[in-house]
Amino acid sequence: MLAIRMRTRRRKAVAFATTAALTALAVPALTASPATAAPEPPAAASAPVAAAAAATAVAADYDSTYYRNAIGKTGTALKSSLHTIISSQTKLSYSAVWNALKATDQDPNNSGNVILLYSGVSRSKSLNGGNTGNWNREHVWAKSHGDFGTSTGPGTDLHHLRPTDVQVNSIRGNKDFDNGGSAVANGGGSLTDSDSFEPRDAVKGDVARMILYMAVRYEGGDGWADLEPNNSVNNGSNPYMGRLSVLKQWNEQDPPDAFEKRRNQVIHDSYQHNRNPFVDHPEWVEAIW
Ligand SMILES: [Ca+2]
Ligand SMILES: [Ca+2]
Ligand SMILES: [Ca+2]
Repeated sequence: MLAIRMRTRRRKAVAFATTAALTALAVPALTASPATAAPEPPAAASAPVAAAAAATAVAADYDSTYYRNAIGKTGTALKSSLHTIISSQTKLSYSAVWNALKATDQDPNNSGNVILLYSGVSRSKSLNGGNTGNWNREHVWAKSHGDFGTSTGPGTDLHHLRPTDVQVNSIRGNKDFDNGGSAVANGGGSLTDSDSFEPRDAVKGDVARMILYMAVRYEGGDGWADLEPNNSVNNGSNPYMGRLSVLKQWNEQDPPDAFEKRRNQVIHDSYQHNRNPFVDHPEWVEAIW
């Protein structure tokens, strides 16, 4: 009987230790035992912070610092707060984007290569350029939608610039995003029709979070157009990008992975010093839209 109780206690102790180890990073105050008591966190670690911390340990770190003024907000108040937060940034020249993309989009399995967004192909960093077989700088928010070009501003914002195959980039053109179409040649499973482009499954969420970053970052107050998502395709040169209902689905289907999170961190640490809030908190897409 005693042996059984001891085994039970031991199992419970192991289970508790495992749970504690898994959750300690996110919510240290809830799991710290007296023997290993960590200092009490500041009062800022309220219920919304604890809830949001479930996303990732990295996001939790930024909730009490970078995002502290946005935590607990929703709707237009959240969008406005995030706009203020992410608008504090360093800006790059368009020529500096080449080397930045070699860092942000480096192939985790081959440091000499970058991963191309739509095709998923790993290609040598040195093959940047404008010819067949090269990779170039894709504006995921097409630069004609709001006509911001490539001068320093939205046209050089790394959060929506990605390496793509020259020919696949040309096929995407300035189309809005939506489901449907036929296979894009060498597109890695991407589809297109006359008025829209559907990226391969693995980057659908990435595309959604890039578009929605742009919508929050550019609100028309800094000499650039107010970029906004809508539910249309064929937006042409208007400062809109569709289709919002599909982008929201893609955000749910394809949550941020290690590559996308690392990219956000590299942009923050080494280049622009701002973050894509939807990579840290994908649930904020639904909180705003
Ligand atoms: Ca279409
Ligand atoms: Ca993805
Ligand atoms: Ca906007």
